[in-house]
Amino acid sequence: MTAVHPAWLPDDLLAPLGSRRVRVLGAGLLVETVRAEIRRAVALHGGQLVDDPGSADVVLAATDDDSADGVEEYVVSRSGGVTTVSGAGAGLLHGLFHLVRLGEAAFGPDRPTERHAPAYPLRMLDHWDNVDVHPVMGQVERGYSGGSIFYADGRVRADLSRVAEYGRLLAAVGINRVAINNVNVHRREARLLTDDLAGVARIADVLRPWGIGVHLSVSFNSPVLLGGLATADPLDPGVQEWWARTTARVYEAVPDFGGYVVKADSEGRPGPFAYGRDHADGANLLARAVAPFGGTVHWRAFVYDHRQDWRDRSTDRARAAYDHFVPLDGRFDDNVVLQVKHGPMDFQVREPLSPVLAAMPRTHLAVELQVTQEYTGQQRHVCYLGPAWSELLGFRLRGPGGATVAEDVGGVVAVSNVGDDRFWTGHPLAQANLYALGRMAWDPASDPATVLDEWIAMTFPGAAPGIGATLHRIMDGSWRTYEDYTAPLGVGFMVRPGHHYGPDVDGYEYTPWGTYHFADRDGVGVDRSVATGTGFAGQYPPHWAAVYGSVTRCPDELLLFFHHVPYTHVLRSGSTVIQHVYDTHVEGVEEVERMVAAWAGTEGAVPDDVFVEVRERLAEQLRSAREWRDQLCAYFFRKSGIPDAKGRVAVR
Ligand code: GCW
Repeated sequence: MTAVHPAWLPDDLLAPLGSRRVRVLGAGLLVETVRAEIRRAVALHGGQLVDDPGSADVVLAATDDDSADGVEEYVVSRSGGVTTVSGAGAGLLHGLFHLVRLGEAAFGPDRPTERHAPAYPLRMLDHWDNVDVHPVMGQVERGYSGGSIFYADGRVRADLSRVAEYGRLLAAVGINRVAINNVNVHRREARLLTDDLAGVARIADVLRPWGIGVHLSVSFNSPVLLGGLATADPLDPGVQEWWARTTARVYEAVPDFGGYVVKADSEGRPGPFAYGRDHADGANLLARAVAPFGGTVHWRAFVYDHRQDWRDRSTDRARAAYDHFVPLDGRFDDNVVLQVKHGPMDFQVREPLSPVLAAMPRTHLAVELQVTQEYTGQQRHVCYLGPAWSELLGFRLRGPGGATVAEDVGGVVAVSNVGDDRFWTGHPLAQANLYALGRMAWDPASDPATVLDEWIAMTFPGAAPGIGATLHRIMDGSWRTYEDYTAPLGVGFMVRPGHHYGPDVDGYEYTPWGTYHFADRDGVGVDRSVATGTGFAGQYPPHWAAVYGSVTRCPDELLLFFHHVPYTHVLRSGSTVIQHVYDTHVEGVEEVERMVAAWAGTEGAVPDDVFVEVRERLAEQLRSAREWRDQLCAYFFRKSGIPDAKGRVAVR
């Protein structure tokens, strides 16, 4: 077995810092982590950890002891030939990794003082890891990178060194929380809360030195499942007492435990509805159990009817989160965070923003993103998601001049894409998504192209000149390319049911999970207008309600999400819907062909193992992109009877 890939922290990258004389001031767990990092760097690169104030080129100074919660800021300055970083708590650790990112630039001429602080105190990854291997989902639900780094053989791993390595990578990008088990909490996983606390505590011990707190996903039904109670009714005093007692034991084992993540009344998971209670009752039950210990409950807003009848045109999955949660605004306790998927559906390559994000001013909200590429190529395709996240975090949901989504929410949560694969993320280039997520959760205004270049420079420090530009060319536009050769104009979900890989235009169309395109011989798309459709467009603040509700004003990329139009409908771009389908699918595949050719040019300039792995995955991406193109084009040709005006698409 070859060594685990170092991702964005290869040893070479530590050379500028590790070849200098470094002084670390302060005491405490996180300062010791900083000291250990410096020791590692100087041992590799010939520098020295020094005590003498006069001889240091670099000073890392803790401004306080690291018991202060949530203090993550740091200050970097350079004067008189000395670079100084100061910060309290995790701030110093983040400052250290800032120096690593800067490389030699941190030690050049004097620099103005820089201050850095995260946009949110909450920057969290959700792992959809099962303790056991699930018969359908495998060990990591929607995981494309091997098994879990946390669990093996039905228990928390005895050797957690890989988790420690993971903590280091996450600390370097600014992630500070992880939820360590699947939100679909099966019986075995539910027991982490009670029987396996020692294992949870060991994971927390390994992540704590990296400034990362641990959260658990719990089953709403735990009092019944684990406690033998007859009910899990949130208003039942026995249930409340069970949660209080159980939670107290969790905090005994893990004093800085972060809290619970809950998927309730969603896709068959138990929840308060079974007892005639609502989601505020459910969330507050758990919130009151963790409140005495300073814990948080992340309650997911992903609630919809997954048993709907496709014949019923009035049920619209897009409306569900708003319909369920907006009436509850103001009823959630202060330590509840409502975790809202970025779109009203489910992590499609293109969706509008969830209107919930602008509709609950009296509720703490976090936006949930998906780093694991469930609907974006499953880490077999290159699909750099930074531009998508940047677009949505910067979106002004309340209209021009209003707050951005990033300003409206109090945190970013994302489903992780990591597993025990040697590259961490299956596809080596999918590491960039995890990197970007961390950087953008720290600063949502980051430019995704700059973040990409940063990732390239850190991951391939020894690469030949020009390789960075090639990688940039392959990756920067890859999200839009993926959109081009898959589902057009915001329609989404044309994937094979179950595993969600590859095209199947009608795969979900007649299932209980929702209906997505309504294609017939005349046209395609879902009418979600207020005037004639499901009314979903009316859930937006006035500006976007008007834009989305209008067939002429709606942006092209979302047209079929909001409207059912004829194939001959002329888009704002000037093309017709049918010609757009042909053009984007043909051009999307051509772009993948260019990606394959560009990658071939990196042979010998990037490490061989990365070269080979990416080449193989690109071959699959090209095969899959052609399959998407051919199925989508044939399908819409057959429905519409209108051929490609440019004659490129075969009439099948
Ligand atoms: O995207 C869907 C996935 C499910 C997942 C669910 C969710 C964990 O297909 O696998 O379940 O979303 O977010 O809860």
